[in-house]
Amino acid sequence: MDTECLAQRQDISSMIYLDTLLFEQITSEFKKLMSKGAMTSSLNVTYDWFIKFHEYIQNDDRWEVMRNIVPISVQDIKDDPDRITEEHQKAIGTIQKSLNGRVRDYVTLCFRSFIKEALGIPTNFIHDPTLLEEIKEIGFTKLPDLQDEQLNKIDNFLRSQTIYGGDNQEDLTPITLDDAKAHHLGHIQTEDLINSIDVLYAGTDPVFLSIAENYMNHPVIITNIQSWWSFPGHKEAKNAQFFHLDLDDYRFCKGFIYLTDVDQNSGPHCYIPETHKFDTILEAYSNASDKDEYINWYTETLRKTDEDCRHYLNRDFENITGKRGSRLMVDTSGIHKGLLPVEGKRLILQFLYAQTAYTHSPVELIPFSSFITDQPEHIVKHFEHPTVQYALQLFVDFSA
Ligand SMILES: O=C(O)CCC(=O)C(=O)O
Ligand SMILES: [Fe+2]
Repeated sequence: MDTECLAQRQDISSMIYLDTLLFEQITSEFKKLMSKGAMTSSLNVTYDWFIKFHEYIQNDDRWEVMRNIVPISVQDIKDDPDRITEEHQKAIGTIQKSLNGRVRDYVTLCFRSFIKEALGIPTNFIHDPTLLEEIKEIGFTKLPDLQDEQLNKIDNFLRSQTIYGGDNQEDLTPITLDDAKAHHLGHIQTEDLINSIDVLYAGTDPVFLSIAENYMNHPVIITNIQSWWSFPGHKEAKNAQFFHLDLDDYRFCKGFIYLTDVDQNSGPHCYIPETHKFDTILEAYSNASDKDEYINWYTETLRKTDEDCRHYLNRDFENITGKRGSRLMVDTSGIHKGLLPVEGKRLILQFLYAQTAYTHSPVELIPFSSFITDQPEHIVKHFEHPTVQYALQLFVDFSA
């Protein structure tokens, strides 16, 4: 069978793939933060997490193969901390390229066992089985809307934040909302977002966490929090406004909240159903007349055209519209984009729920005491839960 043949052809150990751009961005931020001498940064959390993980796989023979997939030792990490990101990034790309579900399941099981057995973090939240089934089957699901009171608090906070123009997070030019329209996107910085307890609550809201942890089958770590405006008035799409897939971790999903009404014209998130499954990608491989060209398109073409997606995948695109307050959970390892708005701007808040602690841009941690004082008891209880603290460990110092 074609699929069998592809899995064999793509020998996992012989392929080296590194998302150089992402790797360089993350390591340069690590270095910036280190040179500032940040006392409590998420760097420490990342190192601790990986040192424990690598000790775990050394001491348990079930994970012998894992040692070859990520061939670094605890000593290597201590000598050269950047290798954490480098080696894991390489392994993620290699698994994605191999389209080998068995290898990915094995790796995922290894991380799951580590989190549950070695770290002892409990899963917590009851999920809606219909929604879980939907994201498993098609790659995304719409969740119940955020309630008005919470929505308004987040909205007010986001609208009071500095916006940085440019089309990616690195262009740090503060501008007004009006000026920002000259760009495709206007970002609010993660460092600013984490000052809001409402943002932190929204990311760990049981509605999101229940689906994320049951989709991944273990407690999740939030490795990125982002918010940005997308503006109309541009002729051409740019960057993530073209179809692409994310390689943010071995397994991950993203929670989105629309802060503006999003219709067909105001830049809805667009997803090609079932492309998060290797089986779908392998089926398209079987159907492709030029198999090398197809594999090259899937694995190497960063920005994919609508025409190519239609040609290779032969599936409808789904534009996910929704009013202000809509929430989605999406496995963006499937093929997706944010449509270029034609009319009307879109404000979005996004959380990345990951399996490991490695692909985040480090920030200085917010002391827990600085935002929890004077909060009502149910909020305090929420943030005291180990699953919530585990999810937020790259942003909040719960010991301070
Ligand atoms: O803007 C969107 O809807 C999608 C952005 C995107 O590609 C992502 O968050 O991974
Ligand atoms: Fe994306």
